[in-house]
Amino acid sequence: MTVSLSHPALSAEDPELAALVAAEEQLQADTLRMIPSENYVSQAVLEATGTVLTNKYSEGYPGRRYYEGQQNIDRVETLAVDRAKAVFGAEHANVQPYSGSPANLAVYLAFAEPGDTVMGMALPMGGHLTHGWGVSATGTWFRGVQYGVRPATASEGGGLVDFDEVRELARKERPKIIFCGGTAVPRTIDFAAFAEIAREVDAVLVADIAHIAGLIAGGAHPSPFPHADVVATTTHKTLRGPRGAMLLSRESHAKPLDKAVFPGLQGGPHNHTTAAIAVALHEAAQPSFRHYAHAVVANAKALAGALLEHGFDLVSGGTDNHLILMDLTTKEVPGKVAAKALDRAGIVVNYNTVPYDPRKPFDPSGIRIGTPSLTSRGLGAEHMPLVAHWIDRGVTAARAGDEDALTAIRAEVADLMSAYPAPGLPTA
Ligand code: DSN
Repeated sequence: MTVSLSHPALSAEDPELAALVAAEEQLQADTLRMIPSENYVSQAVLEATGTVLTNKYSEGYPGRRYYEGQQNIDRVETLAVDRAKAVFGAEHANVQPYSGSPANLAVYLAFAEPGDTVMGMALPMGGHLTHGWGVSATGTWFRGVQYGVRPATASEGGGLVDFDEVRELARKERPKIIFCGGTAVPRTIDFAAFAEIAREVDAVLVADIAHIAGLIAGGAHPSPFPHADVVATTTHKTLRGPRGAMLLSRESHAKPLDKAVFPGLQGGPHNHTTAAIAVALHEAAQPSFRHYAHAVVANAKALAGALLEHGFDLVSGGTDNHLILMDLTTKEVPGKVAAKALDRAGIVVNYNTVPYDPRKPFDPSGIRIGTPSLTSRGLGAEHMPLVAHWIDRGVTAARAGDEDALTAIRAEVADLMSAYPAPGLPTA
């Protein structure tokens, strides 16, 4: 059994679990992790997550708790809040939401009543479940109306939000809340255009920046402020923090949001996560993080260019951020078959619907890839032609059922990645 020497107490107490952690460390070290919502956190963030702060209950907010013994916890949370406000230029920050979906649910609790109309991008168009999509509580307890992207080819503006459609829908449906952002949006979000529409229909504009928070922090994507009323984000994607979330807002929206998070939806905050968020925000404020954020985008653009040269069809024709959505229809390989084959080749992606997908969500036409993790390991634009070449070979092998080719790619990937140690992972 392989047991990580980095976790001696865990290995002694629970070798079975320790072996699983060691196996995951090996997997994360050897593979090209290209799921755009994943990353590698720093050793400092990992250490903060594993502290005794996990032992403490702190229902309430700094200075207003329902438990005693908050001398240190109050300072930890205040530090995280102050850093979040500084990094994102927000008037108010709540760092307690357990993750992105609870954070978004808090927005509904703060600004809408059950049955009210809310508007967001449709899930198959790149939106998120919690933006009013039917199978989510947000689409059953609220009346979700959904906008999409243009259906035309990329050269005719296909794959981009049609603001005439958004405006028309908003005027007709009068939503209480409008969400912009999503999970498979490869292009810059025009926060100002959404804000103009939201003002016109008197809706609260929520920018869900979960995917691009790190790019915004690093100046590689425009800020949602001053356009959005509320900004919701997870902390573990491009921001490179622990699994958690934040709600940022104007001061005028602060009280209902805080009340919705606690006591509306949650109990005690996860203080070890709050501490790790504070560390991640400290890291995000450094000049090196600006470099990282711009490198993520440069890598994604270089990768998109190389994939186009291999004849791949990219939704919207490319990318402005960290994410590329590939429609594999013309390659005659379903997204799920390609994703599973690439996984065997050591390239970890996820299968994904593409706009107007004729296939089902559990067996869609596309795959979604991104550059945050490989940029965290130090890969640069010069590596992207090789990455595109591996993806091309992997997709071809998936179509042909060529397992030997996938095994060969896996060895080549592991060989390259061995020269780029992963943050937070033990070195051999
Ligand atoms: N699951 C996240 C993602 O992968 O984009 C969104 O919630």
